[in-house]
Amino acid sequence: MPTDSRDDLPEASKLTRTKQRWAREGRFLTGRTARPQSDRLPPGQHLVRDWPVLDLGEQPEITLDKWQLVIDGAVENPVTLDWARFQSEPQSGKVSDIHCVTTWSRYDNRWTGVATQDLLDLVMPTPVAHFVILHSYDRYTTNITLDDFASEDAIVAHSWEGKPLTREHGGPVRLVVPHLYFWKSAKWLRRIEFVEQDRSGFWEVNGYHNRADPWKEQRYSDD
Ligand SMILES: Nc1nc2c(c(=O)[nH]1)N[C@H]1C(S)=C(S)[C@@H](COP(=O)(O)O)O[C@H]1N2
Ligand SMILES: [Mo]
Repeated sequence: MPTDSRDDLPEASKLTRTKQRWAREGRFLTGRTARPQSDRLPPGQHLVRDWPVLDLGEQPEITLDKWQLVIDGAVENPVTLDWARFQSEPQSGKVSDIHCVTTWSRYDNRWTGVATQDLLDLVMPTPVAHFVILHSYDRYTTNITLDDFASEDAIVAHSWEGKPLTREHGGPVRLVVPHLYFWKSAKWLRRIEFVEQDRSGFWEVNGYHNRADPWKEQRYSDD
């Protein structure tokens, strides 16, 4: 029995437990320090300094007065957020790396918006919700698991490097799920649908991997 047992100090022990939980959850880590630098670039990727634009070719223009984000499906509290309401939700900043399946990666992207965890608190998925379908204004769709959507780094972003997201990069608002290849990060986000059964999105129907983990090189559906 250690003599300096923290259990002797009720107040300290509560703080210690909280800090242990933060450590387990990787709280306050940015992703830069979570992995050793040598390990930062996933296999088969190369680093770029610019930010390539990739989409289906149609870049919808949505003015802020027309913009809406619907969050519905298997949730206790479905909502339709207009721009003012979206801005009134708790705002977060996240710094993360982008990994595109076309082999470019871009480090240290600073996003501002509403963390997916805060959106989950708002709508409260029901126990049957296991997947999330993202729907965009250009009719693009993509699917992820609820666990991937709920990741600590995931954010519905309206700004990049402190400036509003440009239209070509998905403004007014895009999803960013940095631990998956970037096609899972829907630009021009219009609807977040919680569902019981998985449903393949645009690239997933067209031969790309359902999960898209860059560290496992999950590029194509037969990988
Ligand atoms: N709505 C929508 N989102 C999309 C796409 C798209 O065509 N439409 N393309 C995806 C792909 S394949 C990639 S690599 C990234 C590119 O984002 P960027 O143009 O900001 O680099 O957006 C993803 N999100
Ligand atoms: Mo992509």
